[in-house]
Amino acid sequence: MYSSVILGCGGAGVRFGRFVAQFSRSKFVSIDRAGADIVVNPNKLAMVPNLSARMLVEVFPWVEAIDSEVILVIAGLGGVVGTGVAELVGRAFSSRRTVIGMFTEPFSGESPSRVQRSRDALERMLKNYSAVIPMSNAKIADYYPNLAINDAMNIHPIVLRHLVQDFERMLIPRNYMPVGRVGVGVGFGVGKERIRLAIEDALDSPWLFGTNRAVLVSGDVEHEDVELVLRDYDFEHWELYRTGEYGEQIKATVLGW
Ligand SMILES: Nc1nc2c(ncn2[C@@H]2O[C@H](COP(=O)(O)OP(=O)(O)OP(=O)(O)O)[C@@H](O)[C@H]2O)c(=O)[nH]1
Ligand SMILES: [Mg+2]
Repeated sequence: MYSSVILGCGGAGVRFGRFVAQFSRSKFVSIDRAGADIVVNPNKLAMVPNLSARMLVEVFPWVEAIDSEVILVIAGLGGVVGTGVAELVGRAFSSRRTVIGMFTEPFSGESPSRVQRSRDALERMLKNYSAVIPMSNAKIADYYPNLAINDAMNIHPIVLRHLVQDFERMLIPRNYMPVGRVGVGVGFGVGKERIRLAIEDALDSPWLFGTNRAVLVSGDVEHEDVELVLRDYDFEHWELYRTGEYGEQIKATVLGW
């Protein structure tokens, strides 16, 4: 078993991370400008893009205490702290660790400077992260136009919970994880066609892109039954995690790249 840590960075990252940690076996560390396990000075974060990896550790010595093999970074991009810490962690561990970022991108109504900061940071982080999973607020608002904003905002923690559980259970242990920008969809199905319904539900996601797809099916179901349904799809890779925890339901997580 590998060791893993969830870093909740900035306001949204800490809130999401705390929620996810309840369902996770990874260690959780919150990082924010106040009231967190690690408290950072926002002014120092502005230096991050210009510091060498060695200098980063001198300015932010706590980085060295993060010694897990897999680092899962959760942040809302667009602000100062979450965006800055996410970039810092990527630069500090680039190529030495598996670093996976799960980030919100701003709503289209947020200030242009936030949208730009989010976009620029994401571009730079693609060079350092093993994989980056963008979960755009703007896309979810477009995809579900009748959804109240508060409900839209609360979809993230639920998807993150399932995603983190999948990472812990299957993807990384078996050394299968797409790299670069990775799209995601999580779905559930019940009834006779529950495997297919879960997959269709996962495919119907505003955060999925790319033509290459992998699917992770979880539930109380036989390998052969999953295989049969998957004949109708063109997945590059699939895995089954057998568990009774979803009861009658089947869960499917689709990754795209
Ligand atoms: N979906 C969703 N997005 C959120 C939520 N809270 C914040 N965001 C997004 O995350 C971005 C960053 O917000 P925060 O996490 O509060 O910012 P921060 O990293 O603490 O940055 P500063 O406070 O500026 O230092 C926002 O611009 C929003 O797009 C939330 O509850 N749900
Ligand atoms: Mg904040």
